[in-house]
Amino acid sequence: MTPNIVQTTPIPGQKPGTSGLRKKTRIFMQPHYLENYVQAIFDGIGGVQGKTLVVGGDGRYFNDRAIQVILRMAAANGAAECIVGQGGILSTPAASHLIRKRGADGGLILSASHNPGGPDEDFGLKYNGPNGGPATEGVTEKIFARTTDIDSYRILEAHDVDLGAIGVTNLGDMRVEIVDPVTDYAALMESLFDFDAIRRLFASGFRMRFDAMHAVTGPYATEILETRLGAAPGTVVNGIPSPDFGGGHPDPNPIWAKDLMDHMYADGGPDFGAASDGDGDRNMVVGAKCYVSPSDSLAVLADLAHLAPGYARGLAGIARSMPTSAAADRVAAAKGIECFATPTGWKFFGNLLDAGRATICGEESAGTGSDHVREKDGLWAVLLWLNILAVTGKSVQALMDDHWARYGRNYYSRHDYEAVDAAAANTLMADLRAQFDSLPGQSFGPLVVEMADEFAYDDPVDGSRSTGQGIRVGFTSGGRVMYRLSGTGTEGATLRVYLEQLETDPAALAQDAQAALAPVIAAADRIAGIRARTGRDAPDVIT
Ligand code: VG1
Ligand code: CO
Repeated sequence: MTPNIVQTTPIPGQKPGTSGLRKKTRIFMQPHYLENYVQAIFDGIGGVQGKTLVVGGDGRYFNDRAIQVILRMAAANGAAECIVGQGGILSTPAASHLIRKRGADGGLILSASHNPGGPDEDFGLKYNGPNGGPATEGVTEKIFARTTDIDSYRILEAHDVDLGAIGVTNLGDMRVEIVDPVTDYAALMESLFDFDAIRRLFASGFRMRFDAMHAVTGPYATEILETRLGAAPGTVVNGIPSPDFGGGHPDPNPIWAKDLMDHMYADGGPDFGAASDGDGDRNMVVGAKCYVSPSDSLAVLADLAHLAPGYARGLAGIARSMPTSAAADRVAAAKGIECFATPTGWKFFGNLLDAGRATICGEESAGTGSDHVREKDGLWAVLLWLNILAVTGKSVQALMDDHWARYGRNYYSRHDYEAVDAAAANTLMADLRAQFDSLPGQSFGPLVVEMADEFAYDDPVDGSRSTGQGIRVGFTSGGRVMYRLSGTGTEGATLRVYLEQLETDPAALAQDAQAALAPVIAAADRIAGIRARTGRDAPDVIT
């Protein structure tokens, strides 16, 4: 079989965002579109000659077709081997683990994460490097640069590989190994957590509901929770990955996982609930009548991780994205360990994890993880919670009450305005930038502005600088608002407004978050003119 060299021309707009390239599925399905981008990845990373790549995705519509194209292109570009999840399935954290465990040179993960799937919905492709983590900004720029001057791609003319059959085959000169997507990952989890303690917890009658949202974590959760840990059959719901995620948004938050919320807030409901997103890297955690905000979850996990065997030695440091609440900072301060605030996107944690400076990382968007892989990891967070619940014997609510009593409570919420006119969103941000000098000292209701700026990050490991990472307005009360435009949407612009207020008064720790944040919410709107500029009366999604 000789590789076919296909002449092509650059396709405008193939710019990767927060987490790879994400577009409408039909755009990816256009002639040459996927091929151009895959070749740009291969060229951007210096070619794949002799390399080993891990390939898998979240099972959404076009996952299997795209994998066949990627395999034929990898073979034509001289790759030595591709390791592929059976059925084309690999969760993002499982792919990260496989890259590390097999010493691969990188991987291609097919997912648009929490975005809905289907022919009229979203598709995505991201490249992870040899450390198992998302491409750094530098690599991402090289890939993007290549999309703008690409003139040909290489592809083998060959039949499809049978993705269903575990074992080794050849595609041209390239070795293709189809592996069980769950086995290695489940073994890694077993090495980190006290499975005996969790097993005893389930045996004692503890009830859990895990909503896999018809996405990739179903097979992982069923094997780990039901088979290995003895949770009652039926603990995992919506556990079979479907190409359109059952028509839903596999986004683990109280809006899209409302069914789980309803079960958890019903009288006599389960003790513990959790959900994960399309590609399995995010998590939502909810106790009986007790939703845990992701920022709080990060703080509690960091505080109590030492109760799990994998973290018994304590943490080197904690890292959070800047829009995430400062609850984790208070834990780091109490432990006397380093704390980092990075731009949004897991790629920014990579250097800190590789350098051993951070052990646990998290984002307000329901991503939490540790140095066991180089991605956020939904099931990992759920298992760490279970380990903590098993060892302490406390309920989720009791753990939260303990935490707030000790550290105070960072009331937190994110308001999203989706599919906003892109020009209006950009003007809103530009007009905010123009106010950095005039805002300090101004009052908005009870709040007085202390500072306003645009977050830029200097990586403490490699010294690289990332600018334009969200606009911050801090109040003298310890409250804060951040404004940021999403880098994962596929329609217009999505404005994210991150709202936070620290409360340390013991009598004020049990408020509704939206009520506690009302002054910050009002100030955020007045400062940026959100309603007037977006034409919206209210956010589309409140988490
Ligand atoms: C969102 C989240 C961010 C996360 C990213 C990828 O990005 O806010 O925290 O890292 O999605 O997550 P943005 O640019 O839309 O705000 V995933 O689960 O899509 O890999
Ligand atoms: Co995801």
